[in-house]
Amino acid sequence: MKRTAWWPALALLALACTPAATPPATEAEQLAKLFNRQEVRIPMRDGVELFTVILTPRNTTDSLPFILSRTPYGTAGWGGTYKIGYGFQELIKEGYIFVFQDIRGRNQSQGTFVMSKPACQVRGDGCVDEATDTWDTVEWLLANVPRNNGRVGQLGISYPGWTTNATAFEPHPAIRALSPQATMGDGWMGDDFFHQGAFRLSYGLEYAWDMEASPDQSIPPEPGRYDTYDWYLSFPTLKDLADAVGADAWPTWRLFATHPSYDTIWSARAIPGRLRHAPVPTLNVGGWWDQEDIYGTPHVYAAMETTDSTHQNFLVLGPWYHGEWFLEAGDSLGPVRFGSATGETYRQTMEAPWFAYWLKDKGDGQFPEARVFDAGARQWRSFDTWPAPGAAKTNLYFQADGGLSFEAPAAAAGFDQYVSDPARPVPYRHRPIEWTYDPRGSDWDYWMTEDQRFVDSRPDVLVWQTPPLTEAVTVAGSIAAKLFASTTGTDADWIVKLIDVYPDSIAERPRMGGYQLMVVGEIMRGRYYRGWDNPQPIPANTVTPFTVDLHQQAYTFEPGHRIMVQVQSTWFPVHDRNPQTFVPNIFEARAEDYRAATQRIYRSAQYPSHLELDVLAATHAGSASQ
Ligand code: PG9
Repeated sequence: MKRTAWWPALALLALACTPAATPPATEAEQLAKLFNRQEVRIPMRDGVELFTVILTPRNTTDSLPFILSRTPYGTAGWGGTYKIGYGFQELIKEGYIFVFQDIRGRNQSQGTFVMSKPACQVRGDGCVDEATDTWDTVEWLLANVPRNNGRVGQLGISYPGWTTNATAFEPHPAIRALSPQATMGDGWMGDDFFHQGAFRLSYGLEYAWDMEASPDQSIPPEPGRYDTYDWYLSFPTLKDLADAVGADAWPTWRLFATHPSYDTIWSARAIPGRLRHAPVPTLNVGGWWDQEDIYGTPHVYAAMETTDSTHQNFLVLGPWYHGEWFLEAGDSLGPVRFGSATGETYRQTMEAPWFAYWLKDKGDGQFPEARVFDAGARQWRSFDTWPAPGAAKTNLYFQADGGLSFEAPAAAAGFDQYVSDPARPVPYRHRPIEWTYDPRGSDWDYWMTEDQRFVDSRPDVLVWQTPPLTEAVTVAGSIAAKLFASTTGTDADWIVKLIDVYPDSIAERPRMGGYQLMVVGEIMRGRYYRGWDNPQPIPANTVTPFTVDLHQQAYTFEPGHRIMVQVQSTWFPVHDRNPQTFVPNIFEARAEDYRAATQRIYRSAQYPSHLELDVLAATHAGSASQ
């Protein structure tokens, strides 16, 4: 997450008390009006000093709690003061002492930066990690900042969400509430860097580049190549790409290239495998269409829920891209509209009361266990458990002639097939595909809700769909694709998309007629069909079962809509191309290893490829609100 500074809401707030002819105040001026600013270097237990900005409200003499945010992006950047006038407006109104800190090794802090530094295996013994750095920071704040009420809340989105999660490994007793948001739960399994074994090429390369390259290696290297689909495709292999940009100099790229399978490098960094309880009240927050960290929030919540006997673990999932609730009102995502300002609703009725209760004893503390936005029905739903109680595992089967139904296929034989050619990969979004965070503008935030019609007639994309539904179908929980597939190669990627097809004709919004909204979509690298730590050649021309975890959703397919499934084997350049010939490490594949292959998806009584969905009966729909 890298964005340039902007300050509209706080500017509006201050404009109310500014004569009309005066030019709008700068970000720093706005902050200076509202807060006393202090810059300090807080010593950690190993002597490393962390740069910290403390903003104390000017308009009160009350003792206040702290809201802490720890970031790798600079105290004026994301997770620092960047856009807090908008994203923290409710918290600013409520009144807190805000603290923003550069984590070790970043920006103005001392020490060495380690990407997603693993939490200490054994606590104590002089080991330092993000949890001990937070502990030492809290200890210092309590002792040195006047007029604090002795309580601390921590929140952050994405990397700052991950540092919030990391605090839970050893929270200081003054930490009373945590809200990890869009956290990177597991960078290999389904968040930033790999998804079920498939490397996130454009994001992984550009993120490592941005964070770790020397200043003379700036993005983009070839300003003439605006469409990165062409740029990435111009490198026959990952090695050619790495050589061209000098990626081997970046520790995070070396980590990708030398640990392409799931091993202790990844499990040591993963939150769900290591954090099995919520030691303090925790509000997990994430977006259904998070293009960077879609896996973390539901899986961290689920892991902590396994032992949550004291009821400290809560969940909010909204219809958002990565961090949208902090940046926008949230009434739409691309052309998809939600009927209400979901980001505002979250900030005003969920986040602000949450921190006010735990840090200031305000309110009754009656928070629903799980609040999820159903973008199909356009409403929030509250549940006592998540996945929703009463949701029943229901199979949706691929049928002949592009059909899709809840009946298992009866035919003794049947398959559909396509040729997947790594030389002509399926684009993951409309071209031109800009750099992920192109300063000239990028559609990166919105790609997951783009109309999937742009690929549905490609010969290398298979499509199955239901007739228009006569009754609503509500999914509220987990979704997985169970494929029976074969390939003429010895490795393959499987991409499965569950799509809501809007009615052909929508009078009030004609351009949305027939829109194909990807409700969930995910990739799985076939070589891991025997285990994530055990890459194996796929036996050629042999029907083999594969599971593609599509994670979770709360979504109603309304009457008149169709349910569609698309399957393909490339998603470029967000994911690298699978050579389709098994090689031990794809980062070392040669150009000649990349070969076209014929992929078959079976749909017979013996091999009934299907989606497994948690479907909710109308009587279990939870309590609903706008
Ligand atoms: N998605 C980014 C990230 C999070 C955690 C680790 C590495 C990268 C981010 O937006 O911060």
